[in-house]
Amino acid sequence: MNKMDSKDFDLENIDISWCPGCGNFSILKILKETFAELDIKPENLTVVSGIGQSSKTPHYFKTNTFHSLHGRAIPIATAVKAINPNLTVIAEGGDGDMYGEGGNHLLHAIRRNPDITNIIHDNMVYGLTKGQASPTTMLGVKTTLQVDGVILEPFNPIAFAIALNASFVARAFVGDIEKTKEILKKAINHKGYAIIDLFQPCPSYNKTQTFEWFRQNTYYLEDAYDPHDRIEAFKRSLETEKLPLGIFYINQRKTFEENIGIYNENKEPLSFRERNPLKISQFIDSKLR
Ligand SMILES: Cc1ncc(C[n+]2csc(CCOP(=O)(O)OP(=O)(O)O)c2C)c(N)n1
Ligand SMILES: [Mg+2]
Repeated sequence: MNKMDSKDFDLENIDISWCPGCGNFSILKILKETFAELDIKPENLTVVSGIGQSSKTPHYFKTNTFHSLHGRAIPIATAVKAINPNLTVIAEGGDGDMYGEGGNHLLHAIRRNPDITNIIHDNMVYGLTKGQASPTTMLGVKTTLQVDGVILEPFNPIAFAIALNASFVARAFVGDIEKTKEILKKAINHKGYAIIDLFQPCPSYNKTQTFEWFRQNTYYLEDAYDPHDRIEAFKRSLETEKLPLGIFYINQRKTFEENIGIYNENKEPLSFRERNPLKISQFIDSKLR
C-alpha cells in the first residue's frame, strides 16, 4: 500500500493563472499522483523551473522549488542534484523555455548526464507571452505573430536527444494520464538524465494542435519495441506522419555526479558537510601537481 497520497502535495489558497481547458491542469494532477505513487515526499523533491505558464507548475503543489530565469532550470537542477544527491530533482519548463532560450543548456545536460528528470510541457507555442511561435511550432501554423504561418521546420527534440546519446528519451501525451504516469515513473527511476517531451494542448494560443489533433496524429511505440536500439530509436524519432509516443531510447552510462570525484565521495547534502578549507586547498593542490 502507498504511504503517500496525491493530496499530500495539495496547496491551499492558491490562485492558478492557467486558462480553462489548459493541459497544464492534467500535468499538475499527473505529477502529484506520480510522486505519491513513487512514495516521494515533498521534502525529498525539488522542482526547478524556468519562465512560462508551464514553469508556474511547481508553485501549485507542495515541493521545494526554484523558479529560475528563462531557459535556466537545467543548470540549477544539475547543481541541486550534485550537492544534494538524495533529492529527486526535476527540471520543468515549456517548449519555448527549454528548446529556445535554454537550448544550449539542454545540449550540455545531455552530454553531462546529471541524474535529473527534464519535463518539457510541449504546447508548440509561447503561451505566457500570448501566442508567438516556439521552436516546436509546426510548419505553416498561424500564430498571433506569424500571421501568415511559420516558415521554419520545427525542432525535433527526440531526434536531437538520441543523436547526442541522451540516457533516457521519451515523449508522452497529457491526454493519457495513466500512460504518462508510467513513463514519468520510469524516467524518475532512471539513473541519469531523462528527457520527456510532454504534448499538451494550449486552447488559447494553439488552435491547430488541439486535444483531438494529438489524439489523431500520435501512436504508442509497440510493446515489442526495444528502446536500447539507438538506430531504430533514431528512425522512429524522424517519423512525421504520426508522431510516436513512449520510451524511445535508454542507455546506462556514468552520471555527472559519478564522474566528478568531490560529488561522488560524499553523499551528504553540502549544507551538512564539515567546512574544511585546508582540505579543499590540499585537494586543489593535489590536482595541480
Ligand atoms: C530572457 C527572457 N527572454 C524572453 C522572455 C519572455 N518570455 C517569457 S515566457 C516566454 C516563452 C514561454 O514559452 P514556453 O516555454 O513554451 O511556455 P508556455 O507559456 O507555453 O508554457 C518568453 C519568450 C523572458 N521572460 N526572459
Ligand atoms: Mg509553450
